[in-house]
Amino acid sequence: MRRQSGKIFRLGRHNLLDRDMIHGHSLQVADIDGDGNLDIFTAEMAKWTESSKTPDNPNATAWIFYGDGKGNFAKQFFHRHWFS
Ligand SMILES: [Ca+2]
Repeated sequence: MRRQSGKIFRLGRHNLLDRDMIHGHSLQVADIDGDGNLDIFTAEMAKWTESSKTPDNPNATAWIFYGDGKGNFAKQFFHRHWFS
C-alpha cells in the first residue's frame, strides 16, 4: 500500500515467472521498447562455482517483461539455455 497525492493505492502482487528464479543476478527497470511504459529485464546466473568447468545452471535464462503501463507485463525470453 502507498500514498500518493492523498490517495491510498494498494499494490498488487505479481508472479511474472512460472518457476523459481535460480541465482538471479540482474534486475533492471527501464522503458526498453520506447513505448513510454516501464519494462523489466532480469536474468539468472549460469555459473557460480569458479572451479567447475561446467555451468551450475545450464538452463540459465534471461527475460524481458514488457509493461503496458496498467500493471500487466508480457514475458519474452531474452536468452535461454546458455550452455545447451
Ligand atoms: Ca516499454
